[in-house]
Amino acid sequence: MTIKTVPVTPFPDQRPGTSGLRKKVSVFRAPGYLPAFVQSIFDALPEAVGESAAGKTLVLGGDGRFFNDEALQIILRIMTANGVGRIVVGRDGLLSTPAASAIIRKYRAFGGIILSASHNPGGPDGDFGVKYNIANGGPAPERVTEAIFRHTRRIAAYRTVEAAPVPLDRISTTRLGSLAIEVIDPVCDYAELMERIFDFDRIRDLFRSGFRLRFDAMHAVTGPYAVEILEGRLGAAPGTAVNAEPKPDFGGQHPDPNPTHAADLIDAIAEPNGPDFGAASDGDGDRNMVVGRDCVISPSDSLAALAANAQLVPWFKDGLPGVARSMPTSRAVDRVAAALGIDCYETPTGWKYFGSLLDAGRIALCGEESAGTSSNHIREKDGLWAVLFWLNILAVRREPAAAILAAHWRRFGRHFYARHDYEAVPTQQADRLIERLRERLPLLPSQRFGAHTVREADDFAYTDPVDGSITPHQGLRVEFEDGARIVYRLSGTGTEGATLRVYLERFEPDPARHQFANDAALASLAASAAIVADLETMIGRSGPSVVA
Ligand code: VG1
Ligand code: CO
Repeated sequence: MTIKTVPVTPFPDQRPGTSGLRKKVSVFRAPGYLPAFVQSIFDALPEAVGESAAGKTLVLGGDGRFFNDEALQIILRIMTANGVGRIVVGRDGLLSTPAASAIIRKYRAFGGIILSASHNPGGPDGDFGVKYNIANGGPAPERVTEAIFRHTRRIAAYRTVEAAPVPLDRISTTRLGSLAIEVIDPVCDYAELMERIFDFDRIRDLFRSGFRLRFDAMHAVTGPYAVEILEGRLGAAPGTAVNAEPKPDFGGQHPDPNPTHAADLIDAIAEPNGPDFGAASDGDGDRNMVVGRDCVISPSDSLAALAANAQLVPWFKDGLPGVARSMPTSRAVDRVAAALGIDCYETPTGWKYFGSLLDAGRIALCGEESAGTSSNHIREKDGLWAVLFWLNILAVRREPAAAILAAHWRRFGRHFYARHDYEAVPTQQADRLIERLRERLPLLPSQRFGAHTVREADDFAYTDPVDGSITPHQGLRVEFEDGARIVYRLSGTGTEGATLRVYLERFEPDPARHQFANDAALASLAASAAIVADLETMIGRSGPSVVA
């Protein structure tokens, strides 16, 4: 097989963001764009992880979105030309992000490439993404992504081979030059791992007792996993998993499991004879939404409740060594950790920052406000796992989810919480807003904004307690005398302009006030957030585009 060297001019915009490189499909399809990035991964590995991928095993798969098939074939040819020894790829090129992480670990692979833009819309006008994961199964840490970025800046050529498309539709092993391409069932290894973690017998009993679940796969990658595990192995009624067939354009919808994009699910659970519990996951299956009757459980509350109930799950029967949350995530889980007498770590946004804590055994459960939760079973967030965790709790406690949450708040207090997103802000305006606020941080303490007086304000910098690496500028935090908090940061996953995220949080210890509506409970803080950052003047917006 002859290796071709194809000259390419560097693309200046290939710096990976919060979770890999994400761009419009049209950008990825520009001649040389995808090959330049993938070649840069291979070029960077010797320096970034100390070894090249030559002769090694890599895992490959994606969420099945538009361009997945074409991209897979391009990548397989580049992998061949770069001397990779063996590729483990999901049938039809499909692997959910958590399954890819599980498979990297199970096969002791050197790493993997995951093709996804997560919850962003797909289709020819939608988004695409490429992410490199390391041998622990987790997203490459920043020193690796930065090395990849440096290589994208100076790449001169990529290596590839000429070959017919490799068939990926059957469980088989094909050879492409010296590369062995092993097509595996994308679901099986993952389902077995779930059986080792949760009490499947108890959950089967729950379904046998008449408990009804609706799981919305949002036409994304989790469908086949949900059908096999929920209906196949746990005995949930056929049809429990809806929108379960992965589609390249996600059925024209936005595969983002939140109350806006999964409104159908919330409505279905609210029906008089609706199911007892609802759940959904995102494009690549790493996010989750959980809905009880009369209650949408916020991701931050979910993390706290899972921590408080962890010992009901066989995997955690000996308790948790510690927990972690991303900085903007509400501090509800901190209260649980304090009550359990375990450590609680605060990391920057993005799953890559949990990896070292999980590897070191300092934590076994972690999560983000953006609907991501997971544990030490893999090194990615895991949508279906979170749903099974809730089912395991419901199967043991036999109480409605709303009652479990209300009891949780009575014991620990409630953190009212919301994220306000200002999307498609011109990048310069967004940068200026952050810069200006950063300069003003030292002046804020003791100033009063609306009903709230600032106690302290800082620019969050993270020192990884395991490897000592420092990551500065991870969000501006403003904390008030009454314990309320506002965080400002810019998204690192968008593909159009900038998205300003404003995170609002207020603690309420009084159970008599726990049933207040979230919006109303946060209204005065939202007003203060607009004044502190001078939102209207700086970006010309009088309100957020999305409230999550
Ligand atoms: C967002 C979320 C973050 C999450 C990331 C990837 O990042 O805020 O918590 O880890 O998406 O999730 P940002 O930089 O846009 O705020 V996923 O499901 O897209 O892999
Ligand atoms: Co995702």
